[in-house]
Amino acid sequence: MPIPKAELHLHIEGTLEPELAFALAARNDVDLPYADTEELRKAYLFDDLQSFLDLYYGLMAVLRTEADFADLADAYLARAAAQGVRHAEIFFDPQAHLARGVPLATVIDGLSRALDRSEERHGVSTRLIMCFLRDQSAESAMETLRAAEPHLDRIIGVGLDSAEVGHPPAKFKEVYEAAAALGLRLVAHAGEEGPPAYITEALDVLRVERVDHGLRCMEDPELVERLVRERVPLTLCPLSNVRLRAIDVLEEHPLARMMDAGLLCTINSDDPAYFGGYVDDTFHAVREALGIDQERLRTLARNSFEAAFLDRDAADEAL
Ligand code: ES4
Ligand code: ZN
Repeated sequence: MPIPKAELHLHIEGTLEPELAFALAARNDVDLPYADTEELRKAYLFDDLQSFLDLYYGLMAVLRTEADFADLADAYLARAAAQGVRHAEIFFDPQAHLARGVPLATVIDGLSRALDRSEERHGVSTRLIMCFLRDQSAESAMETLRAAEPHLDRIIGVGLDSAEVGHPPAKFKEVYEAAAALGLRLVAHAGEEGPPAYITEALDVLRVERVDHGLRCMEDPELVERLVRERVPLTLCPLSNVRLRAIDVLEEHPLARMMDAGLLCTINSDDPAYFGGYVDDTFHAVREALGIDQERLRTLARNSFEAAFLDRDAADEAL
């Protein structure tokens, strides 16, 4: 039995498996530039974050209808349940769909159809976090936030993703202030490829409660001290870091050193259809590659509930 855990860093579009991509392409009459699932899988050799993002945004062309988003999310939740996930805080990228003419309501209503049945069907509670694409303008992010206002009963927070370097958090200060004023929780990707200063900026300027990745904090001992002192959760994604070449091999991942330093670490799957595994696969992989023992795996699982946007009673119950 996999350890019960929460998944806090998961892009729903990154759960699009090649088989589902081809099924949706056929259903929606979309031409894919790959002959079959095997040829598509062979394209999953990435040099960095950008080379992944190019393929990831391209394959989203198959997602068009409410039913597509519902099928995508239901497939993820079934897999997540089998991996011991009891609670999932799920990112989605509205701007990537709006740009293709897919309205926000289609995305949110489709995802919600699966999420609303998730506890009953899969035993997984869920939340949605809307991410802004940081390589698009702050104005576009603000427009997206305004467009989401009628749907705020379905969105617990906002995040920031896509190409990090050259798009520091401060660019989105006003958007995050507006999101906070709407009562939304705040997270942001920082320190995945970008420098430790982006992590500091996400904390000080955007006032995030949780840092997605945060990997490169290890280059700044004062920042590590602060993250420990303030008990800021990090949603690490070790398999993603290897596939996107932030780290050469999993054996060199700093996870164990980060836990030794006292950081509140969680491990997550990021874009599991692309990075070679779902979250319990990640637990197994770090045990094998880094010698993280059973007690520490339990600590990681416990941390995931502490870091979740659940009230204390719900988190205790899930454990
Ligand atoms: C992402 Cl791994 C990663 N980093 C930044 N943005 C993303 N969107 C989807 N996966
Ligand atoms: Zn991510």
